[in-house]
Amino acid sequence: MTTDWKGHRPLLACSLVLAVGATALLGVAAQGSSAQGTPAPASSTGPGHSVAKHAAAAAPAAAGKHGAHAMGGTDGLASERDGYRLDPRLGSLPAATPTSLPFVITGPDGRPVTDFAEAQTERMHLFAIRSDLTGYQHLHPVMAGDGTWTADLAALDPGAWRVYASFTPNSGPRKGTEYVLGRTVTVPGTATAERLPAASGTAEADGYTLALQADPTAKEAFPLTVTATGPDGRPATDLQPYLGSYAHLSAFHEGDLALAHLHPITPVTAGGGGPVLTFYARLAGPGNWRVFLQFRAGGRLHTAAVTLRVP
Ligand SMILES: [Cu+2]
Repeated sequence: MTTDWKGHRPLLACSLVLAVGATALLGVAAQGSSAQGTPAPASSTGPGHSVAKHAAAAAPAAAGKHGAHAMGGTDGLASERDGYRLDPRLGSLPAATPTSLPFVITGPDGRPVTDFAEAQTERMHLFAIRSDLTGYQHLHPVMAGDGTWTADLAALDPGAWRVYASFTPNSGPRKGTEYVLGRTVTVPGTATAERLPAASGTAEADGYTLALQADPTAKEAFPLTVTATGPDGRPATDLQPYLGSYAHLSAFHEGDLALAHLHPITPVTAGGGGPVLTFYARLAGPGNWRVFLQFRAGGRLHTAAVTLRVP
């Protein structure tokens, strides 16, 4: 994976010097955070839609990241792209109990796709988040022979949920193109929206503290470093690979629920990872992004969340 990012290294080197010296941690500008009302339906035609899509289309650097691989729509704002469609077999899911979401990806010929390439060690990544950016889930569904995927979700609170399928066709005209398609699924019941936590420079999970440092700019590539401290208060150096890297970061945009993956630059090597991990980030628009950091340590998977404010 590291070699894929050669083109970004000069930028990284320059920006890191700035980042290290910068006192502008992520905890600034929390006051601009808008109050949350009831969860708004995650429409695929919201006002941020065209903006985000435009930004994705104008991202040649990202398009070249996999070399021969091209970049499809990867913000999850659309349910269909290049003839590929995310088709959940259920439009609503029950609240407060573990549940399964069956879905298919249909291809340009209208039939379910069954041939997928592995990306980050899996052929399908499914993400779910409620419209107030709570309840993050990251799953790896199982596919039946006919192309029907089943995602086993943990209990969901009532509200509007956005589900995202991240996949790469392994055959056909778009072979090797990465897609993230999204759909809104309703969970009936009384939805109580949570206010988005203020922007912060640190996230905590299971005794680990993750300090984030970045100087984010919308629609432009920027490096983001994560420094991990273990439960014993010492720099964490025992991170274990998860999905082929030492951490997996997903960011969701407040409002339109655009999804961004933050790609690791730090290579997986022999021995443990940490305490410093570096990511390459590209966020489609200004505003608040809820960033979920998943990492494996002590034989367990941990998930930390932090709000990142992009001016
Ligand atoms: Cu995944």
